[in-house]
Amino acid sequence: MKTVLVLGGDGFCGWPTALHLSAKGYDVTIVDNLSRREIDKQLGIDSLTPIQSIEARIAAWREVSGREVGFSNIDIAKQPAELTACLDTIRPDVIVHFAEQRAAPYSMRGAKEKRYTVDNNVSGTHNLLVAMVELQLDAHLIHLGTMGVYGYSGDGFSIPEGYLPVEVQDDNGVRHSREILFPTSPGSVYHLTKSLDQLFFQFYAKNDGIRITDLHQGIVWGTQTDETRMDERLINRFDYDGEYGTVLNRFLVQAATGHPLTVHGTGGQTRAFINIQDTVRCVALAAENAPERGDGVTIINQVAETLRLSDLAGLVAQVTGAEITHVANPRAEAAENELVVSNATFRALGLDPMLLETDLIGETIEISGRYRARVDLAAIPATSAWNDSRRREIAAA
Ligand code: NAD
Ligand code: USQ
Repeated sequence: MKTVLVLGGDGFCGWPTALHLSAKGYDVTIVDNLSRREIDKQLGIDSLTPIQSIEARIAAWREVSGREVGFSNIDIAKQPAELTACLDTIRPDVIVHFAEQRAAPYSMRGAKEKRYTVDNNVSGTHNLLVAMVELQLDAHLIHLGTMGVYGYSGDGFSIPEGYLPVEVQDDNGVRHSREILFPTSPGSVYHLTKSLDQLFFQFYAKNDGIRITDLHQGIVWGTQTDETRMDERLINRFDYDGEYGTVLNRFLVQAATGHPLTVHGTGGQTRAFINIQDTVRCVALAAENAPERGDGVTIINQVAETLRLSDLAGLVAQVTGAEITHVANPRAEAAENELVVSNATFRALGLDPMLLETDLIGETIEISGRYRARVDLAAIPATSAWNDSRRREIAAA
């Protein structure tokens, strides 16, 4: 039986992934410092869904599936010795790394949050790589990266999977072909940490032969997966607030509570999306298709489709009858962009992703309605401004 460590396994993507891998027969241990739950308390927000404690979740999974999932409370950024000891005890075949501060608005909230996001994400990733080298651990590291490292502007061409072929002419007129990391253009401090992660991976794959897959994922929507819907106590996290809520899930909660759908600016921004069920499928596919030792970092785009936000709002409004409002955009981002992304690798591996037009957003609408009474309307506005000019614009609005 293959052993897998899921770092950040108490989170929105990590919990359903841990269950999915457990259901597929992996021996799963979760490592999480529960910092995401702590941030909820600090911000006075909460998941729409009534998530259980990690202990209760794991006990429920044992009851429902008969399978054990381990748990270790370690801060991978601040407790390198404990992380190393945990890796040495378990000697996992696969490590799935979700354990980072993942909200762009939270990372732009102020000096404290910018520093925390960089310290947490960069140190966590680096501590992990150092521990793998120190232990000579030949595990396959799967990291959750983001589409945001590319910067969302394809200039009409399809954004490739991580690497860009380039040709440079030397002084003698000879042309040299190279493959470089796609030029990074992060749009927030959070996204910047994912760009830095890429460089760490490139170095440790080259220097120490660590086998790494970096999954550049789009915005995840939905909440339940085949495993989390098996029992109410297994229900997944659902963020809808202005810091952690992502756009489609926010729109669906807004629709359920009679709040207008908050489109930032014109809604001309185009982004990549994927359903949470496909997130867990993709991670399992990546785990089954490890690179060889000595290969460069495998970068795979983990997206189902791209959608313009005005079209997304239009779709939700059409299905739910919600109104749409255009609010001043707190983010420094292009008002309009085209985005075409290659997802050739996962398609070749057999992924047939759920698409918004054809697959129902019905379950997410149902969950938004079921837990409507838990919504704090005061938590809905997105107030974290990217810079002074955006701050002034929101204040004026
Ligand atoms: P989340 O915040 O719900 O989960 C992250 C988990 O990691 C939390 O349980 C948190 O407590 C834990 N964690 C954070 N720092 C830690 C540390 N230092 N030590 C131990 N545990 C730590 O986020 P998520 O939505 O599940 O995202 C998981 C990963 O996927 C992130 O790296 C994120 O960048 C990436 N991702 C998410 C999305 C999305 O739409 N949610 C899209 C693309 C990529
Ligand atoms: N937006 C609105 N209205 C809202 C909230 C957001 O119009 O109420 C807009 C934003 O301005 C932005 C877009 O929707 O243009 C996406 O915002 P988001 O909060 O849904 O997603 P984002 O901040 O990009 O981050 C999320 C995850 C992050 C992940 C990223 C993938 O939180 O962890 O890395 O999606 S990607 O966007 O492809 O880079």
